[in-house]
Amino acid sequence: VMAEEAKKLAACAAVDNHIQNNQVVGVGSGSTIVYAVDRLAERVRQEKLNIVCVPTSFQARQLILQHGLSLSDLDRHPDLDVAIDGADEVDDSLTLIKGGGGCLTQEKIVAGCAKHFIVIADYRKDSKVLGQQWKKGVPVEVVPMAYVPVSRAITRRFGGEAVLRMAVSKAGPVVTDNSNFILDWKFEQAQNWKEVNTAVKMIPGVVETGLFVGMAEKVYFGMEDGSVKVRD
Ligand code: DER
Repeated sequence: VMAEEAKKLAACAAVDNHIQNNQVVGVGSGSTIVYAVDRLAERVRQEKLNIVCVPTSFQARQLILQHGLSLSDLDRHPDLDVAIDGADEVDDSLTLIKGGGGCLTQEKIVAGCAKHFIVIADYRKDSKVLGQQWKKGVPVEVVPMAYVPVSRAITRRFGGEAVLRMAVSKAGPVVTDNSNFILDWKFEQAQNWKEVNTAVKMIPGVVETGLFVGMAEKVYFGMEDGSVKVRD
């Protein structure tokens, strides 16, 4: 099957296996999650489920509203039963690269508030080692005034290069939902991602990294042959 169909397979498997009545659900960002929200809305309607959704971006908020799902936030629901989100790449110890869509900060906050963090992805994200398939590097959200010193600190410490993400449909850099910039750190070789994540977060001006270490409980991969593979 094509990648889009594989995304849908993963999304439906995750929603069908992890959503039940009376839950608070974290809704991720990106393109795969759209299939999950479609399926969630269908189940809410068919099974008359009482579900409350917490978004991870303006995009997720729009998805929730467009599907007539109940919108909430972490002020009212700081304890989530489950969060479902996509990933740019997954390695064999469930470390994720996220942030391809620029929403990594709220995604990581929401994922961290959920009892269960479930990831959905097509087969192109299924790697043994980060960097095997995803070539755009690790996104790092930074305070705009600091992007040059942060970029230099990352390169000095860990090699590679950290490039300011420029917008396509707007002049200048991408501005996140939190009014920050994003650096895409193109690393040269696999690292101890737990150490890298901690060290990069300590650099003054860094808001968040797209390295999700030890957070994902289970990953559903939609495969090319139409099957769904689970890694946990
Ligand atoms: O930007 C993000 O973190 C997205 O969730 C990304 O990791 C997955 O986006 P996709 O489902 O469009 O591939």
